[in-house]
Amino acid sequence: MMFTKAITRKPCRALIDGITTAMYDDATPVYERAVEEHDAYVATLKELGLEVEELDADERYPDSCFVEDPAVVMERCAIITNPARDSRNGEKDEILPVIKKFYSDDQIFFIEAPGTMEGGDVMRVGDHFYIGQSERTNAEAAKQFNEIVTKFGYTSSTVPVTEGLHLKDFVIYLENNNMLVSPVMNEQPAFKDFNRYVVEQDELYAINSLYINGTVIVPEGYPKTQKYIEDLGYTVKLVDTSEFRKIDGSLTCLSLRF
Ligand code: CIR
Repeated sequence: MMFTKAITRKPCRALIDGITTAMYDDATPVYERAVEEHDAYVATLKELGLEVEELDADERYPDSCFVEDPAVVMERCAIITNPARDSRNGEKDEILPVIKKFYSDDQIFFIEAPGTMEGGDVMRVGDHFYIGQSERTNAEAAKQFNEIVTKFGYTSSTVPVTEGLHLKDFVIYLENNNMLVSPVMNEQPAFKDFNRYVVEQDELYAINSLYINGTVIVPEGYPKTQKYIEDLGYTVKLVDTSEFRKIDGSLTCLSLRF
């Protein structure tokens, strides 16, 4: 799969109020550092040949730099999700105008209440989408998603997410049949035919690495996972996401790629 474009949104000062769990640590992100890390992330996407549509910061939504969550984009259609948390739900209205730049009205669909979904729960493998059923994405949304994508020749199925926030925090597809998985996802029957690398507890955060056209962007500071990805033959680029990690953000959530 070749990506040519990405959408990102600059972190806002309100980022310090982003939703967080005690999963990694409870420190507050430093806005200025987050902006530097975000700039480096965008620069890396550009180095990899992507044309990046950079949206302005939106102070009304602390988590709005995580543009992966309010939409899911693919070649033939785009789906505006319905983010589960009140503080994020309005992000769906703010992502719509930029989606309209790239998709016609008859290619844009909406997850409707009581369905809730966030893009961090959607993992693509070829023309198939695995949908994590999590605290943010429910069965009703997965059903609506399936009805939409099957019209465009894609398929989807669901996978339970029992460990934390989103599916892609615990399993990521790196193309060429390669997957990074948590020990729990390693037991998931849906993934049994993939070449799986089980990421140990101390590096779980590095599962959320980002494949772009043959290169894998890996979060800085996870040497075992980095080495494994290099040994698989990928070029690796490191990006520091430590400020985003404080509010459960990581690499894939900072962009939409298509
Ligand atoms: C949230 O809890 O919604 C944000 N603080 C983090 C969202 C991360 N999104 C993602 O991994 N796709």
